[in-house]
Amino acid sequence: MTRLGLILGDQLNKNHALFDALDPGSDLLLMGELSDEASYVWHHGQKIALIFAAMRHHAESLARAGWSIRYRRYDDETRFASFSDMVAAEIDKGDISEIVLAWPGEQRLVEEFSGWEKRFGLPVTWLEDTRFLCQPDAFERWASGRKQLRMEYFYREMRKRHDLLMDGTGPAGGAWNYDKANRKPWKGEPAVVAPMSFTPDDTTREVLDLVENSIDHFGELEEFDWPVTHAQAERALSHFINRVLPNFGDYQDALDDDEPYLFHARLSAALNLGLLDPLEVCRRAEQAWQSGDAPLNAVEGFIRQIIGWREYIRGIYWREMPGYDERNALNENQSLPSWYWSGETRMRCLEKAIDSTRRLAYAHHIQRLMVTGNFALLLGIVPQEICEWYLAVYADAYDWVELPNTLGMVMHADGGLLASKPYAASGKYIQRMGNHCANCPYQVKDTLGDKACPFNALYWDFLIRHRQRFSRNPRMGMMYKNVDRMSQDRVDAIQERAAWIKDNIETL
Ligand code: FAD
Ligand code: DLZ
Repeated sequence: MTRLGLILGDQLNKNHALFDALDPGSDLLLMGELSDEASYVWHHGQKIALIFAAMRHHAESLARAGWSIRYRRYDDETRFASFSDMVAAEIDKGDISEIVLAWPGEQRLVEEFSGWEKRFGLPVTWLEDTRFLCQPDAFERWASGRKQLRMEYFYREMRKRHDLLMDGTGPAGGAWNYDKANRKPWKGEPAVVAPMSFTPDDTTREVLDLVENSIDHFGELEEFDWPVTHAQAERALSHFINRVLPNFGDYQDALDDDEPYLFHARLSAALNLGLLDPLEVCRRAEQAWQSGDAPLNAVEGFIRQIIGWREYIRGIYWREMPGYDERNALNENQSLPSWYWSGETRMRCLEKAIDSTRRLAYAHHIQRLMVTGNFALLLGIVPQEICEWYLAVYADAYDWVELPNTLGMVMHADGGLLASKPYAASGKYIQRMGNHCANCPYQVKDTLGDKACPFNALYWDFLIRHRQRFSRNPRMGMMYKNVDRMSQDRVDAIQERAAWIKDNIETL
């Protein structure tokens, strides 16, 4: 009898738990390009191509390593729609005694796979997802009994647990967090070093043709240059550590009209596919600090994103699902403007963020949080609509990571579970962090009038609309002091302008 090991398209890690649980001599691995997975949202074409190309390369290397593997292609004569159909076809052939898989990255798949024991009359063994350092039960032990689940305290535990940037029992350099040093705008110096670019090989070109010709997708394929193998991802990591990391901290919050990556790593897609191991990535960054090649504020900031934010976000997802995706604590009801998809808006910061998104399947964190995210928050978009957008448009997007970032961090739709205050900001913030406003037809100094930056009226309108909920939040006291100083006439004019913006949103 043969055990069937299912490898999902984003579980390409070398340390997948299946490799210890199964026997290459007698068991069978199964992977497949599935039409349901390629269409459950209107994915960016680069995301689909990246996943298919990386899956094909991975399957080849597993076969070379001696595993029996069945690989179902999207362009096979019999294309499978779902994991269930593909597994059913294997079981119909007979001889399968058990299904073995690792915990998937999305609740909808937990629901699908949970029906298999009954449907197929076979045992289903669930293994840990070893792409992560903190499993859901460990996160639960950390979280249970706490009044607030603040990332910072989780992160400190992770630093200690994995002995990263530690000096005995305390933090290296004397502080756990150097974020205050990491808020400089970038003024053209030091020169930006682009992420490593990979020319598509034959496998990737074949997949790009398939996506272009046969799969309905968002975005453009022309500039596809993602790493698609473990070896390429490791080269991209080395390039980042050696050439980019030293400036990662200083300019982490910067925005720029012409530089889509600034000093960000562009490693999330490879990490989320399992092409890179998160602990190895952090150890490489730590070594750069130890050898004097990168400063502590950069290395600490980078490691915090990975063992802090990334693991914390996943912990929140599995703790709060199912149900988290339905929340709308602020009762917002605006529809997503169609230009989130087309990029056709004159607001320069949004135009640039969406342009990167369409061309590169990438926007950096501050674009996602403070430009497209902030605008969605201020406008009051229905959380589920903006979540669907973020899940579709980025090469690194999966429900476990997109949902808490969007619904929780950006939209505050979980009522403050994830962030103690909403990241609401006016145009002034965007002006301070970069040069978009200098190139924008709207006037960032103005709140009222046809030419005024729409972020401004929407910002004050957001605070006024949600006064009841936020005015007693100690972290928002200053904001409400400014609201309280306004005359009633000014409040009325702001609300009128905000209402006009909402009514005419498609024309901005
Ligand atoms: P860098 O800025 O160089 O950061 C280094 C690494 O830290 C990233 O590669 C990533 O693995 C990790 N990281 C940083 N911040 C976060 C975070 N908040 N959550 C999880 N990991 C983090 N990230 C995704 O991987 N997939 C998503 O679908 C996704 N959706 C997001 C949606 C919104 C609204 C926001 C505000 C953030 C989202 N993020 C998401 C987090 C973050 O923006 C991206 O991880 C980052 O922009 C990827 O680019 P980078 O590799 O250059 O990251
Ligand atoms: C996102 C995605 C896409 C587009 N296509 C496939 C696929 O054809 N086959 C596959 O195994 N996985 C795919 N994925 C990733 C899955 O949707 C992924 O396992 C879940 O999103 C869980 O994170």
